[in-house]
Amino acid sequence: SASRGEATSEKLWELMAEYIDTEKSTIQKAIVAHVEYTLARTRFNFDKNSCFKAAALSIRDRLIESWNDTQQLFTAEDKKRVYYMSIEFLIGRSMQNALINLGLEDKYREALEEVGYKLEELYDEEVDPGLGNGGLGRLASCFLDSLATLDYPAWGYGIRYDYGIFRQMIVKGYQVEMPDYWLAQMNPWEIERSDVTYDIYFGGRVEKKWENGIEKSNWIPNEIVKAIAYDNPIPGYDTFNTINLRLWKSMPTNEFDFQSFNQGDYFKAIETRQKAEYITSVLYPNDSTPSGKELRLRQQYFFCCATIQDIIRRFLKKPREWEELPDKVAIQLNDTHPAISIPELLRVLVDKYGLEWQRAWNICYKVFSYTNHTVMPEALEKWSVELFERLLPRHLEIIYLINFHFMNQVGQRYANDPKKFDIMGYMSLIEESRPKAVRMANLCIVSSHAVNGVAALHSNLLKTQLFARFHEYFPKKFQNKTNGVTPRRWIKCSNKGLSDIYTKYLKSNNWLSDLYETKNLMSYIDNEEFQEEFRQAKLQNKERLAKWVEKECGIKIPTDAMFDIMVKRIHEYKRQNLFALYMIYRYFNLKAMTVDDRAKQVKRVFMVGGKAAPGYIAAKKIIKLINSIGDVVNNDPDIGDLMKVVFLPNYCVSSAQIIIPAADLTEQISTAGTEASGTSNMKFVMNGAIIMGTMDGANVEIVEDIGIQNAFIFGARVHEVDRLRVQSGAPAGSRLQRIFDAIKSGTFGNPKELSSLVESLEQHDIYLVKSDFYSYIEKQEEADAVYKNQDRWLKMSITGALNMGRFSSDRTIHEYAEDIWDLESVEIPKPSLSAISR
Ligand code: GL2
Repeated sequence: SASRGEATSEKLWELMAEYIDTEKSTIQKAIVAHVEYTLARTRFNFDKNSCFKAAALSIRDRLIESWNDTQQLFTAEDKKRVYYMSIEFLIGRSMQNALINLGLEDKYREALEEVGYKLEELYDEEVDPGLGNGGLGRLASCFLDSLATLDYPAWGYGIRYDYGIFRQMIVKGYQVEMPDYWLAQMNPWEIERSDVTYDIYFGGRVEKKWENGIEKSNWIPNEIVKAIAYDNPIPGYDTFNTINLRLWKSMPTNEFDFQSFNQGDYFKAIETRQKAEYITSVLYPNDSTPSGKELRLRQQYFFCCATIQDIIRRFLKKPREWEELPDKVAIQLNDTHPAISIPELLRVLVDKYGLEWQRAWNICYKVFSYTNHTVMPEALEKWSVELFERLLPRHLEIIYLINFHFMNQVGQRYANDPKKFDIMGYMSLIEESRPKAVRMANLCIVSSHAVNGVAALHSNLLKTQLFARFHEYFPKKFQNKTNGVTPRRWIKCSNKGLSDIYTKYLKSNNWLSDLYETKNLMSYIDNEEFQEEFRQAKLQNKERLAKWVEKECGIKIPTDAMFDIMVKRIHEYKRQNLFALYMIYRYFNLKAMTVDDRAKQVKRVFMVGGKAAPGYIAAKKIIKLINSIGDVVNNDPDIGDLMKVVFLPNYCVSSAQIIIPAADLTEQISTAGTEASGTSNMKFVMNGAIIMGTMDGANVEIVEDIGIQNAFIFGARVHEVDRLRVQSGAPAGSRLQRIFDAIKSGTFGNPKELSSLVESLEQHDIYLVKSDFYSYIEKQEEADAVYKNQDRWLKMSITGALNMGRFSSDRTIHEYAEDIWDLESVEIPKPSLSAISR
């Protein structure tokens, strides 16, 4: 990858090839060199952590090599690129994923063994970067893996937070949040680009002047900070395509605030500079509820402004017409968090490059598309007009201008409708509330050429309910793109046993880039050897989790029990409380049985993991309730191994990779119509767990593909929810009431703290816990009955796992590329030197 003269370039090639061939000794040399020269450790006494870092750096060298080739080719071919903008990327650990995608896992294992380290132990040395909250952030990372694997010219853009999602500790049953300073140890994957920086402005005012009969706007900001780029190479699987995740960090500019310094207020001046660094310091830990804080709006604008400047700079490397922008650039907005990119691009085109409004608008409209990730009305982002005006005065003007044109059109369209003004009020980008607010979703819908939901059911709700008026107005704009997850991380990295089975019986690794292939193994469903291998793989995963639980929680769990697991953010709509009520119900039943009857019951280990937003009181109480149930049940000598209740602390990507493959049953029990898609449902079923769930989110499509008889489906359907909610004050029924009373009387934890959880169900029950409870326990009984027939259970589990082809993020990304981005793949040719055997 040299761009010098031919002779030099040949020479450089030769030298490079020696450095990155895949010989064991080459790998070892690179590691030792990094230990000694990069980490400045002596090669004679380097510890596990240095070995991890050195190995990671040597892998990064390889990634940089293909990254450079990829970027050069993208530039040379000048094809359209997609930019995936997301305020969260829940990357997870990188080392194993990189080795698998490069096809070097075995070679590294061998190479390291000779220098005294086990590869698997090095994996555990890596910090798990938690730059996201949950499904939305993890989806962004799965998408990058698929974009790279499918050879698409793509980049991700986001924020390099100093503190990721907090580390959750459980102390006396309560969640305690600890700061996650993940950069304390150097991050061996990133490349700091001190040459890629942009100025970002805030505040101030807008100056107007007339030029040739046109009013010109000039934003005079009163604050300026700098964005610096950190690049994270993202390798595709079985390809040389290595794309980039560019994360921005904020810094003070070097233009000194002379006024403060001159006035002798040195400390004040330093403080101002620190304020600049503060912008990217911490990820907001709210999952699908906006924080409404000024700093969050600053984060959003900061990363949008840097990204748009970067994209435009790349576009302008060649002389071009602005009209070509949509032929070269597609920008996908991952939810409304990057929505300010829209007025930002318009501002740049109009104010900086002097384009006429309509022309700029036409270009912008073709560039952007928007993904909605939630129908919960309280989750829709709104920013007060007052705050917007103070921080981004010119952007507010631009939003008003977009709205002015849009409202004119809506007014014309509904000119004769008696509800015209209601409709306009509903569709306006500005909410005439007190305080007045900018509706970010409306901004995205009006300004994007495509809007999508993340599962079929969710996309239909967008069209018929949440955005019904917009759908009527722009019927062609609305699409569905059902989420997916990457089988590289979620099967290959997490489940060695299952991966080996697939590769053995399919006689190739192709399933890793075409997950539909696993369906072909359905012919083995009655093959006893195949069944046994599948059973063994599950057992080993359960043993691995049991070890983890003993180490992390000090609880011994029996691996011959059914592992019944619910891991996701704690939210009332997800209904961890319903799961908890079932645990109590089961416990009471067991207690009431004779010893003989107990012996006939299915053993179960209930496991719950997930973080609660620090300010979400009800969610924190649910964590406490589950821990309190565990205290009672786990210490009851009548119960023993028949039932265990475990709260899995600090649920994150790396623990998910241990937890998910071990599940027999997975709880996916949100109220119908509330979970946009869910993605753990996909990961669990791919790994052989059976769904206990409602007809919500992507569950609906999963059971479509695997067969509804291969899942336990219960509860209200989405069309019944509104009617049932009217009756939500109804009594609980005697069996449920008994559980409520037990909680209120202190059988499980302090009733002063926990009664409110029950009272809210007794009074409002907006998520239909009471009305779904009885059909839930019925299905749970059915699950026991099937589990007693291990043969049948295994077949359900295998059928599920083999029929998940649709839920690979590769399928999802293909659909985005076709239907929204109009994007072609660009294959990176294999480097010509034979020394590189990959
Ligand atoms: C979410 C949805 O709640 C979840 O159902 C969906 O799978 C993901 C990804 O599309 O997006 N929306 C959201 O705001 N968060 C999610 O996880 N945080």
